[in-house]
Amino acid sequence: MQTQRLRIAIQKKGRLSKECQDLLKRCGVKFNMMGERLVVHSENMPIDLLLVRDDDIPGLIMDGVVDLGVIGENELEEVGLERAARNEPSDYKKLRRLDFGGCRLSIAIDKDATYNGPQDLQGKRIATTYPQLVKRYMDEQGVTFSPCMLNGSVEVAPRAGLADAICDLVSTGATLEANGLKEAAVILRSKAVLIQCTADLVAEKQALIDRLLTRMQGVIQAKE
Ligand code: PRT
Ligand code: ZN
Repeated sequence: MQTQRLRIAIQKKGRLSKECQDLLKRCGVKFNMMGERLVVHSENMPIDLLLVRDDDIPGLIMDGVVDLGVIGENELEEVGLERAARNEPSDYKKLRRLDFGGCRLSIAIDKDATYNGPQDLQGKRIATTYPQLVKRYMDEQGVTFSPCMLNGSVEVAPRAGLADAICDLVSTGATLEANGLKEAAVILRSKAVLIQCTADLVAEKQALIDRLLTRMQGVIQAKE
């Protein structure tokens, strides 16, 4: 069901939401975020913003429910691998890497443990929210491991005796340090990206996307 208005999925509340809203505003999209609404209509352009959990954004794009989305590459790649493994649609177009949401997905181990390379993780149990990305990395390294899937509190898993190591997002490293862990290997460097569904859109919508992209280019360059 293709609507006349361009649908953009963005994170409702979290690390990407403010910068994402700021970027759209700087691109000239006027809207008023208020209350707990799922859909916010732009006041000056044929655009509807869909405010959702970031976990839902890749699937909404891959299923063609929305036209555009802003999402961290970590989440995008994890969901893409998960869907591909289930033979569900996992295609999207990456339109632009954005200048926020930067972090790395890293394997971390006890701060006093020695680490000479991925082979040191052989047979270990690794707690993570990103099992697909960990598996891809470990397969590439030819190392086998046991997963421990956690959607939160990943960094406390070693201390709690649930896992030998973790694989989680890191930005300053303060969380790892506070939990007696150290970064051993970076498996993905991530930023927020603008993605589009692969379906052909009506000409007016595609023209609007192209216009937004040109403005985005200017906005991001002006900040550099
Ligand atoms: O509610 P919803 O599901 O929408 O949000 P969420 O809680 O799943 O995601 P959120 O808002 O925490 O993060 C959204 C996206 O921001 C992530 O998918 C990343 O792409 C990006 N991002 C950038 C980060 C970080 N930096 C980050 N530091 N996401 C999480 N962290 C966490 C990390 O998990 C760890 O707990 O911050 C902690 C580490 O930070 P440092 O500074 O101590 O190293
Ligand atoms: Zn999430």
